[in-house]
Amino acid sequence: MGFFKREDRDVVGTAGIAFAVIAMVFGMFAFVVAAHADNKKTGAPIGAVQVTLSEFAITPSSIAAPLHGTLVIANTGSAVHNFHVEKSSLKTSDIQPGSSATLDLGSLKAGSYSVFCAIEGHRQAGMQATLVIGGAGGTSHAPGDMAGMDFNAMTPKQLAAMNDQMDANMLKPVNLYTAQLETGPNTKGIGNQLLNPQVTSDGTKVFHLTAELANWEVSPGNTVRAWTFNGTVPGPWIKVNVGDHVRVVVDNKLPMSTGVHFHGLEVPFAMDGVPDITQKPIKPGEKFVYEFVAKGPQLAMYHSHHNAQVQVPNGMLGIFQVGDVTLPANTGPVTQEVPMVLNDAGVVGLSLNGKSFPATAPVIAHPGDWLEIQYFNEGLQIHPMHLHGVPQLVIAEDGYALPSPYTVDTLSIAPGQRFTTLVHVTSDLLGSNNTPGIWAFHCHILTHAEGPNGMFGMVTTLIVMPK
Ligand SMILES: [Cu+2]
Repeated sequence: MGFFKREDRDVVGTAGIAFAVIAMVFGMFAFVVAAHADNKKTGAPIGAVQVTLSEFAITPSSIAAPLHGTLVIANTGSAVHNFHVEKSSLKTSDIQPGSSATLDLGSLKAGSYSVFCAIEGHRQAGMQATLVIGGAGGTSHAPGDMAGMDFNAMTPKQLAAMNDQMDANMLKPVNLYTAQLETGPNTKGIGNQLLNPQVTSDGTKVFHLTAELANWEVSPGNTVRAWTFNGTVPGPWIKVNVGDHVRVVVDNKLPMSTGVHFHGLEVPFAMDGVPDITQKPIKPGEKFVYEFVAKGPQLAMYHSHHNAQVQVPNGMLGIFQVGDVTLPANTGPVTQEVPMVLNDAGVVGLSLNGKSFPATAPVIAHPGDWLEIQYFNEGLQIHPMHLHGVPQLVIAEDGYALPSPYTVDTLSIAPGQRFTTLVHVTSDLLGSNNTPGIWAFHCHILTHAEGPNGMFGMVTTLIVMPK
């Protein structure tokens, strides 16, 4: 079974993956020693370490605190947050905006801990960090660096324990990701499923979209209350032919008004889907019918255009494809379309196709394949997408074929933009002795891809399998 299906072929994943070989590749890092930190006091002064909570971050992202220290946790955001230490009973109660709380770390041994805000969806949106206890430093420092840690004040045993703990934390998501090759997706729900239209007697293709709240598992165990079309993130993939007469019936079952904009499609004014500009908002319980002739070829998207900075990142987004982009000479035929719907905010957060690593689907290919990678940025930030190992030929921008395709290894995609690239998979991408080649594929804003607990967010891989 594929991770998601598109028409009659698997886009990603087939049965019979040589998992053992892949496991061997990743397993090189599997030597994990149980870490028991040296719990003796270092004799360093006990300091209060400042931590701030905001939407949606815990700062610093790597908190260094001395043994038996105290955290002073300030909520500088505009929503209620709290602070939990995973695998311990240590936590604050809810902290109101503008308030702060203190947390006595006396019960924690030296080592590395995951900390997070336990308000639903906040951890997934970015409110998690690492708390490292053991050094004498204990001063806060810039996010991401560990400059505040006084490594000299730690015993070699403490340093090794902390490092082993971090390595063990980083291995966990990789193991969860690769296990998908054997056992299938590690989260519930798959977005981008092709939506079959009802075809009327005059040939009109009718699509039904229901705007509704739904539980959505972004990464294993992290289920958020998403704002969806038909219950998935991204919503269903709508594909029609150039010239088709299209009707999209939107049924609003949200507790908030909405409107659906067909981003990148040339439609009549009244069908542009911008509440208060081209139509009245679709109120809860109401329907609205969009109708137009599909011009193209075009690789477009549909998304909410009402309170959109909330509704779109929370999941109200999908692909609207009209025909196929014309391929340059001497390329193709395309053997696999690889959608990459980028998101970075709301309850869904940093994600590819509605999933955050390790729940992202691997792209599985074989020598000889031509992959058509289709990027759609539905987020609020630019994302430089980098595929290791092989260049990408950029053939279309915003659905329009480029007169002079060009080659990149990292492609920046701004909010609202779409790009289409081709990747020619060759046997050079295999590992040695005809083993699979596994190539990282990720956003190169590194805080969108890696953290002190390992890879997360906008990360997947291209796995090239021997024939
Ligand atoms: Cu990014």
